[in-house]
Amino acid sequence: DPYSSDPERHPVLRINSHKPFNAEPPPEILTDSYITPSAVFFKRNHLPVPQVDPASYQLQVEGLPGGGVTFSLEDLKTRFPKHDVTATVQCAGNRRSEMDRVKQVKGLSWGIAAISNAKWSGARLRDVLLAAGYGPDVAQWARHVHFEGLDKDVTGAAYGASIPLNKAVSEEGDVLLAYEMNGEKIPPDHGFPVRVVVPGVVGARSVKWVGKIVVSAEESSSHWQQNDYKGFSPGTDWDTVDYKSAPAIQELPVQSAITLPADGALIDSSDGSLTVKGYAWSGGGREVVRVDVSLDGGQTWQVAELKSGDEGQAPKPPPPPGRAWAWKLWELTAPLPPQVQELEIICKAVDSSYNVQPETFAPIWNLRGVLSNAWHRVTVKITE
Ligand code: MTE
Ligand code: MO
Repeated sequence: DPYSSDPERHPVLRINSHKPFNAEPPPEILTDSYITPSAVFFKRNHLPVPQVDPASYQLQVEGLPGGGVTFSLEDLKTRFPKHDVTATVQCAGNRRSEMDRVKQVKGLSWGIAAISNAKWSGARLRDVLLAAGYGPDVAQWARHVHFEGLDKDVTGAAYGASIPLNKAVSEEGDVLLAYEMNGEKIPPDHGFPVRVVVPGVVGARSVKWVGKIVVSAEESSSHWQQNDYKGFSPGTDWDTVDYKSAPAIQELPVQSAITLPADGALIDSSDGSLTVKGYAWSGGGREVVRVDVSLDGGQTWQVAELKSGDEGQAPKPPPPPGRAWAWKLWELTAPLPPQVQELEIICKAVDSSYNVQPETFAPIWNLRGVLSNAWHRVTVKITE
């Protein structure tokens, strides 16, 4: 069993698939703390977790003038400044189960918690590429940076992906070769000893257990870059889909969801008010500037309070424009509408480009169930 050396996992996780291991936390855990504890951070593996010896770990960098260069873990820790980035990682398939209700889609049936937020620390990819020979001459011809994982399928093919060169080398891109997650070495499930963190971009490009980086004129030829993680029209089906016709997903659209109360919950009306909590995030470093909440199925709206840290913490300065990599948690406490037995609660977020979430899933339905970001709705029952 290639999965026999997979690590132990936290029992609270909701498992979508055992082998490979895919799981998400119960939604209410996401809004318990601004930083998601690593043990309950959602886990999305395509293959067995590789066992990597940190002492012999080597990162190969190829495609730059002067030939290949390799870096040990020690090199990454000592030759480059350590940089911290708080960044949210979201899977392209987050909230797929809601899109599936419109019409069946293919993929793991994620709820609303295939998204989590951590503090990542490591070397900047930009600094490592510069040390390996990147320069203005390379920018003349290179367009993409590929990442290869040390996790391999039965044929020996590694997980792989690529990002645009300008994201990889920009001083404002904040792409990391992270060796710490939440102040500790990265847990095996999240890429020990080194993973790429591409803030603002779909989770699939943040390659875990990264073993090789290639600077190239072309995108990665990996299955996950070419034949997966792309969006299509609702009219496209498995007989007509042409994966070459659509671009690979990079930045994700604006997203939000309600973590509390849970769908179907019973709410005690005796204190007369209701507290609703959730998360909101947008790709490309676009900051969430507002979350609207409705307690009456979308007839009226109230603005939620946004939080970018935990209660009792000193408020953090706002991120520089275009570099809002981390989610906002939000909360709204409002009087319960009188004499109702049932409420439909809805949330929708707005980002700094005034992008909004679509009202329903049908117009954004796609055969792979990705980019699933319509208004989130939960229905609760009110009891006396
Ligand atoms: N990297 C490798 N090497 N193998 C993988 O299976 N899964 C990707 C990405 N990086 C994956 C990977 C996907 S699809 C997502 S959403 C994120 O890792 C999930 O990161 P997490 O497990 O740390 O939450
Ligand atoms: Mo993913």
